[in-house]
Amino acid sequence: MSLQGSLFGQDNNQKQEISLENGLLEYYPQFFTPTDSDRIFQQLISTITWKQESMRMYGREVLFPRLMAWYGDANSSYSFSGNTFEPLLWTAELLLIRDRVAAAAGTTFNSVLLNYYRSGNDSMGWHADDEPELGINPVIASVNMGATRRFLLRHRHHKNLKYEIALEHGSLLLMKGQLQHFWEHQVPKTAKPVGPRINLTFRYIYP
Ligand SMILES: O=C(O)CCC(=O)C(=O)O
Ligand SMILES: [Mn+2]
Repeated sequence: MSLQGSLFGQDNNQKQEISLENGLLEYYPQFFTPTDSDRIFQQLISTITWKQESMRMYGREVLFPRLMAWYGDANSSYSFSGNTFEPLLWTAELLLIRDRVAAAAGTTFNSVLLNYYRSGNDSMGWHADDEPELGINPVIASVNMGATRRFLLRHRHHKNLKYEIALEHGSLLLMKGQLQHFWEHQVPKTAKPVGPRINLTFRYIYP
């Protein structure tokens, strides 16, 4: 299967702008059609080199509660939680997705972090995408495939400022402006029976 030449189906590409205190979100609920999304989802599950990485926490090696993979240009290595990830080279499919996402975001990306949440028991804790190699106000483009999961945001200084969005199959979420300085985000575990989900965050890493 290939998306080659097919240009992705153009579906409901409607953008929702969500203006937060000190940050901006743009949400495209059906950035990819359901048919393209089903196909991309299955293909990513089978073709990406998924790994369960670990981090050092309080002197112990702790497994990340999800599978991960890092792809990108050769000069885009990336460090977080005490690990440095060397990118695998782009697959043809990832390049097609990247180019479509970059056109909507109006910027370029040289790498993508993929996360595979196998069930509701997989999660990502509170953090911001604020590593220095991402630059001052990075545009992070987050593509969602598979099960809908809750994406929560909280302001670092105003504890009463919170936002929540359900990230649906085939959607694109752009995080922009000062968001990463002032807000943290997470994907919590859920006790509901949910299927697997893949999230791709496209980033520009300054070498
Ligand atoms: O899975 C998600 O929606 C969030 C991913 C994320 O925050 C990240 O990769 O930094
Ligand atoms: Mn993040």
